[in-house]
Amino acid sequence: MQTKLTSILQEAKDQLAAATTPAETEEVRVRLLGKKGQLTEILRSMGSLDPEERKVLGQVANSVRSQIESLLEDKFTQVKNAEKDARFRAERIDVTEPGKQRPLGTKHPISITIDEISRVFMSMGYSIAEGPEIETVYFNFDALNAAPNHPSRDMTDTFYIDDEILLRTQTSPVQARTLLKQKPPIKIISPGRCFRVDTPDATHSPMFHQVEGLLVDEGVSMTDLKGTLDSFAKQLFGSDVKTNFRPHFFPFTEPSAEMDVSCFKCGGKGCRVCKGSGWIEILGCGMVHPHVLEVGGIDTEKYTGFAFGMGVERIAMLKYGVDDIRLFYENDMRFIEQFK
Ligand code: 2U9
Repeated sequence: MQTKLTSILQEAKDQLAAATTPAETEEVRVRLLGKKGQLTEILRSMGSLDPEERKVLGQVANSVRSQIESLLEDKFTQVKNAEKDARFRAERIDVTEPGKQRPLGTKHPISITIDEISRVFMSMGYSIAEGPEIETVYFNFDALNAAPNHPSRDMTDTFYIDDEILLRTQTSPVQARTLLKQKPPIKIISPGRCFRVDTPDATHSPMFHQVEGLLVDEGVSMTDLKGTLDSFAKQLFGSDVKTNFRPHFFPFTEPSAEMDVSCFKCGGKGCRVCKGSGWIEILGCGMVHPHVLEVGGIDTEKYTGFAFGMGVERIAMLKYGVDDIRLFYENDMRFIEQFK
């Protein structure tokens, strides 16, 4: 029995020397000191010995148990510290390492173009006005003097949510809402998304961007409109460009015009960009129709105003030589990254 106790102590030393983790150490403890452990079995079998023998062997067995318990305690401390050090080493963060370089994004060409247009008018004292993209028939058509049977009201041209609610087809409702909310002088531009029923192709998209503008004050005339838009064109396309105004019709302005700029590509000689004409249509404009002002609560005896509207994609395509409008919406980074 004494020899057995001595060999258990040596086995404990050998197995603990080989243990490298708390789990392996625990296995040694269970194997030796657990309910069915080797030392536990011996201690339990000592009841059958005679008293004198039990006294002597009991002291040896208790000494072996306390030595094993002490070895186990040291081993647990050692392997737990080793495990903690290993975890700290694995999780160590070198704060002096350079940060992960995130690839820098770029502004979308439509955003760049809206910003350029907005910057020109803000330099002239215009404010930015915004409004809902989901609009009412009233603000999208009625307040803008659109005839009840105007084709743009058809469901073939406009996305309707229900009979009274639609996706705005232009940002004009923002101006109509501003007329009701603000007293003259009013100087606003309203950039934003618009929606029209259109099959996507190289020059059409059911969602597109517009920038519209409205100026209402005392004594505003067509001269002010032409001067303002001529200056805008020169700031956007270069001081050499010329502008030309052609009579046109819009229900919300009277008189109305379309403004061309001399081709900034060929200087007006004629090229592919201007289709040989030397001129490029940029926007529509006109003096705000008195009925629209009245509906907006403006005293038309005292105030007049002008308005204009332009398609952003059209201007961006001209400026950057983009020949397919769909490129703006496909998020192909090979396209977007050209605008860094
Ligand atoms: C109010 C009064 C007048 C906004 C205007 C245009 C001319 C125009 C088109 C250009 C290309 C829309 O993106 S496009 O299809 N717009 O030509 N827009 S005058 O006139 C207004 C707006 C609101 C209360």
